[in-house]
Amino acid sequence: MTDAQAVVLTIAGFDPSSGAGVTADIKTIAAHGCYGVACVTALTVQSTAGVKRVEAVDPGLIAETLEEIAKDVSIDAVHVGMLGSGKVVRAVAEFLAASGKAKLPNIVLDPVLRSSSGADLLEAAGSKLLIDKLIPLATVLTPNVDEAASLTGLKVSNIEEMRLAAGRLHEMGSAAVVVTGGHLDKAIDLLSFTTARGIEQEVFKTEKLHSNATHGTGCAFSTSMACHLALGRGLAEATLLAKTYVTAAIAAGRPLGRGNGPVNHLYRMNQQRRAVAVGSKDQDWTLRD
Ligand code: PXL
Repeated sequence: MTDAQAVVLTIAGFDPSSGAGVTADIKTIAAHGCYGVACVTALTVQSTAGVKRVEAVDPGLIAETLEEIAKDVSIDAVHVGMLGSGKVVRAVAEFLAASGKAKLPNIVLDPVLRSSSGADLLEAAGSKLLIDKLIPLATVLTPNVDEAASLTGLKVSNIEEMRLAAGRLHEMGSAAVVVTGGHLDKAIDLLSFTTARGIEQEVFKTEKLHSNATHGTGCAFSTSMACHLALGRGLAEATLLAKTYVTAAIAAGRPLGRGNGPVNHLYRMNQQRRAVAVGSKDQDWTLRD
């Protein structure tokens, strides 16, 4: 038998368009050469045109699913995405707090509060529970600027405000934070983490891409972070590589649906296919010669 693959567990909602949510996460995990296992927290009725309805899954079912999968496979990282209700937040927090068993490693918490089309994906009480129960358990929190503003109550629209919001999130119990600013003039992400010497912050900046293949960027970023941590990379390297992955997945997006199309999670697969096609053409030429 060959070596075991790194396993990443995604705990997230279902988006039928597969731009965001568990089905998108499984694609991202596969793109990183990891093995994905999943627990569905909520069903959504949506398309690229927006979210119509959200139905959270029964928290008891979620608790059983998580217990069962964690008993069976050794998990190298956990991605937590959309949770859909306060009761689900509580069930997931109880599982991750892991009373009596070893705490799961590399927990990446994407605090999904609202869809990019403006639909509420977690109510205010759920958001408060996420702050109280889940933030302290996460290895790294990955809010976008709107989520950072909502969690802290601060305005977050430029790099200085991102730095202040990250500092506030540390005070709220977050060990490390990446505030993603893909919607700002330049696509700026800020990594902020606490050390014995105090808070350290690093800025990652790329040119903004003008594309509407942006559905699922938050899920792709946070799941990519989880994969890189599962593969043993440190926070700064994981942030840089996740940003690079999302930028390439946006650039490789193909038109789909009436609204904002999905990022192309599996763009590396297409690159490989092209390389093979070129290789086989060369082979034909050699045979004919
Ligand atoms: O992008 C946030 C998000 C996450 N997860 C699911 C979603 C959405 C946005 O619509 O549907 C399942």
